[in-house]
Amino acid sequence: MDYNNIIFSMEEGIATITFNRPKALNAMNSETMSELKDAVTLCRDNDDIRVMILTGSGDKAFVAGADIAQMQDLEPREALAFMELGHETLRLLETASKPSIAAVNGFALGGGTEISMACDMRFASEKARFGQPEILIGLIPGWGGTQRLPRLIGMGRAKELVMSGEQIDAQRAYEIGLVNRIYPPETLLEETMKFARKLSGLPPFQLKMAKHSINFGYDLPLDNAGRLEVECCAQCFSTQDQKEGMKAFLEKRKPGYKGR
Ligand code: DAK
Repeated sequence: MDYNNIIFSMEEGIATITFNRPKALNAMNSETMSELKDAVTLCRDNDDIRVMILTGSGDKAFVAGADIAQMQDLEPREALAFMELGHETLRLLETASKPSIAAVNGFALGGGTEISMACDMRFASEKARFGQPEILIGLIPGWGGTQRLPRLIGMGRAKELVMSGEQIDAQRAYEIGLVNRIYPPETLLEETMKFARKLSGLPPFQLKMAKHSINFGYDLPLDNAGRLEVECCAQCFSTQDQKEGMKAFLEKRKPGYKGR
């Protein structure tokens, strides 16, 4: 697929997907969402890609939401299709077998906050702003905001953001657990890459199992979730990397993981 609205690059096993509609503050129209879906699928299926980074072009926005100009005249059936495309794409991202980091370089509003929440981690620039302002334009979140936000920050805070439409800055987002780390704007991408490199050197199957156990255990009763964890952990013993990790520890040297 040719990309017109995102930039896809790959370096040292790290794929970077950059939302690239700076004139519309990288707002997500259906074309951009389809391109994101294609790029995430490509990352999922390519063993050489170990980590995904999502960010926005320009210095102002990560993603300023779904494209309001495209959405305003949608018929309910078209709105449903747009919403389903977003849900499918974000679930694909969330459950992909490799880590993803949102490097939030500016406004992440509505669909922007929702995309960042489907990533495993959110690293924000000091200038980042988050929010679910849909209520202010006669809507409610449609790409998981009413579901992922309470899971991340708790129901009371999620209701406050979704029902008021207020924006919060990076510091507040950090305080309530929406953001993992904050960096100056000029070092955000570099620091995100540094962290991604660290992840890319870790055993990929173990990363997959860790993510799988958290993702699919989270909503299960504790007994079942515990069983899922046990199965995922036991599977790690089928890999050479587990043998290597433990051997290296006992021999007091750095492990040389092979991804097998
Ligand atoms: N959509 C389309 N264009 C946008 C946009 C957006 N979300 N956000 C910004 N732009 C455009 C502006 O229209 C403007 O275009 P021009 O006038 O230059 O042509 C350009 O980007 C620069 O924006 P501003 O001039 O407004 O820049 P400011 O610095 O003054 O303000 C801002 C920045 C981010 C505070 C402001 O642009 C803003 O409030 N943007 C809208 C934020 C917003 O409301 N986002 C949530 C969108 S709703 C669903 C599927 C999905 C969703 C819901 C349902 N189903 C299909 C049912 C998700 C919904 C949303 O995300």
